[in-house]
Amino acid sequence: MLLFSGKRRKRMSDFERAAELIKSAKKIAVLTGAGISAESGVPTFRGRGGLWQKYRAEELATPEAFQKDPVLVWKFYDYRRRLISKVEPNKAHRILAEWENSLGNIEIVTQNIDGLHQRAGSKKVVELHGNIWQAICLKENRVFKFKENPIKEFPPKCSECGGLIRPDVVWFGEALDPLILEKAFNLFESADVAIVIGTSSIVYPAAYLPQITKKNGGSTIEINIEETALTPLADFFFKGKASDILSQINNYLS
Ligand code: BJW
Repeated sequence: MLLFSGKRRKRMSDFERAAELIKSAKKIAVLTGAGISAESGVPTFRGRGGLWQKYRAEELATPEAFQKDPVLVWKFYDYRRRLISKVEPNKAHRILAEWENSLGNIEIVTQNIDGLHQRAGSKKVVELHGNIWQAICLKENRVFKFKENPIKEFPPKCSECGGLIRPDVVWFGEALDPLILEKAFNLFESADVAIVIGTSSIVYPAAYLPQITKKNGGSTIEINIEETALTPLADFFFKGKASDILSQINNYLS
């Protein structure tokens, strides 16, 4: 217990200390993963109920898998598109969108392809692994919005040239878009606070981003329902659901 000016002063909670860090930051970089969308009803990849518990990543999320069986891969993405089209952004997405307005110095880098940050109102969002509502025409090498839901014919074809199309997402073994990656690296390099929410921190190069902030002398705040590979490096680790923890921190920001 701290005593100050003869009055009893309450020790700051970790939520309050994290809020102070956020308030004093010049630039905040947020990295989000599947866990932030879990409360909206979007399945994560790893852990209980995760997609990779039910399906094999090698058969669905690699360029080799698509080459071997484009129909199977498109059916997997059609299932996820139908699911994502029915869910709403949750409180965690909404608090981050509010912070963009109230703090003004915050940008999100997401590994998610569901577009829920944008639907919650966030404008500064970098999508590292693509977007499920876009496709690439493999004949014309053209990215376009592809919102057909549900997909009528498998595999879907380009409406302009009839060529085979693929989801505009990044699969294992594929390089991330270099411009997008550069933007993400610059953001985490220049940030004095990195907030990492709902990611297992095992997929690279995304997992490297908060480590850059840390190496440059910045601080990291991690929010997850369980410890991850990042936890030993984090200045603050908040164990709990993204919406609960962000709400608690938010209470000290207003
Ligand atoms: C909650 C919660 C709640 C639950 N609240 N929390 C260096 C070292 C080792 C390996 C590599 C390396 N560099 C590259 C690699 C290989 C590979 C990789 O990282 N493999 C690892 C698995 C070992 N990386 C790649 O292949 C990448 N490409 C690459 O590096 O290319 C190099 C290259 C250069 C030049 C030429 C060619 C190549 C590409 C990675 C692409 C990942 N793709 C996917 C699919 C995207 C499309 C789709 O969605 O279908 O991205 S896989 C999947 O994993 C998806 C995710 O974005 C990504 C990360 O998953 P995420 O978000 O962390 O989810 P989960 O499920 O793992 O975790 C959820 C977390 O939430 C858990 O911790 C829960 O506890 C928590 N949670 N509810 C808060 N309510």
